[in-house]
Amino acid sequence: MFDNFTLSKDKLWSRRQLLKLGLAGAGVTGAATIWQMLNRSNYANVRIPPMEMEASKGATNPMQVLRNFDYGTLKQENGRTIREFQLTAGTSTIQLNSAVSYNIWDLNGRIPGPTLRAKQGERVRVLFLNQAGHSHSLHFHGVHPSEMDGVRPISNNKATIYEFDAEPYGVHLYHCHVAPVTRHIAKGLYGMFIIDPPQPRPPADEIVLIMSGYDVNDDNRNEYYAFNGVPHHYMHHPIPIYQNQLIRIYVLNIIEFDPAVTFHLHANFFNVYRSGMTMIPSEKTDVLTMGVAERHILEFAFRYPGKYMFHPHQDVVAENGCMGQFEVIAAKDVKTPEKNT
Ligand SMILES: [Cu+2]
Repeated sequence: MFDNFTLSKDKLWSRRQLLKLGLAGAGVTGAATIWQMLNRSNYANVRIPPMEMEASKGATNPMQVLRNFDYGTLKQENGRTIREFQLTAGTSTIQLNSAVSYNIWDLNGRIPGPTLRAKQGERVRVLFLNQAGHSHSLHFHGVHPSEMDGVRPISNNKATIYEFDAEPYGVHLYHCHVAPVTRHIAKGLYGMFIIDPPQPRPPADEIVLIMSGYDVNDDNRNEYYAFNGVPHHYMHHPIPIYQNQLIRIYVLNIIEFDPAVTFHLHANFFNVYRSGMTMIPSEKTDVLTMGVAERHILEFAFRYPGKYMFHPHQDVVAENGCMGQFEVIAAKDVKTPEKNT
């Protein structure tokens, strides 16, 4: 019933627009929810090293994508918790290297789109406004009714609402499902969707890594690859982490045109929680094969300080941009959080 409302060209969701969709009601409790506060206290012992926040490369700043989670806005409706997100598709340009810039579709000005995060059992409501000049949609992985499957195109300057229960817990994703899907994903319309388990995971330094590709000459092959949008970014700007601290990676492979890639970590092994849907690791390895749209939770800690690469072991993929490194900082006073292994 909310489909294809025409909204103003303003990128912000004004109160007037929300009223139009019948969503500007009472019960908004704001971003600082009780659950977030609980989450923060659970993570009180986790230390995050200072990061070099250099200027963004056009549409996105990979350093900001790294540890940024969108918890939406909490509302109470008929005794039920609703977690509401707002996603606006737009157009922007990304700098793939010093010579090549590329026109993309973004979500809330980012590539990848915001990492949406909810807790199992909550009601999730996603307000989607399409201002990207072409029909798009948002298809969420998870369990939901057919009419919320997000395969129907939403025209430019129209909006829709996707609403479903957050289940089951795991690392999921969302992406545009308008044909050709390869093109719509590769040009930027994708993001991670984390559903936290009822019992929170142990405290850890939590990091999002999304592998993607760019086919800039439309030959159905990728010329560039990236972690979190920008090729080679974390090679030039290593991700600081602390020695002996538990690191939890939420990793997603959304590289179109290549059937599968691996994720390989140097000088270490990681526990794999397959699709993020287990609380006990399913395996331990240093090379994990991932088909398109596969995603997992990986956990590890580094014993020795220094720089360590991570990359797919399809080395042509790595050498064309899907390459990064951690900089492990010696910190004798950092306590290792309790591991659940
Ligand atoms: Cu699309």
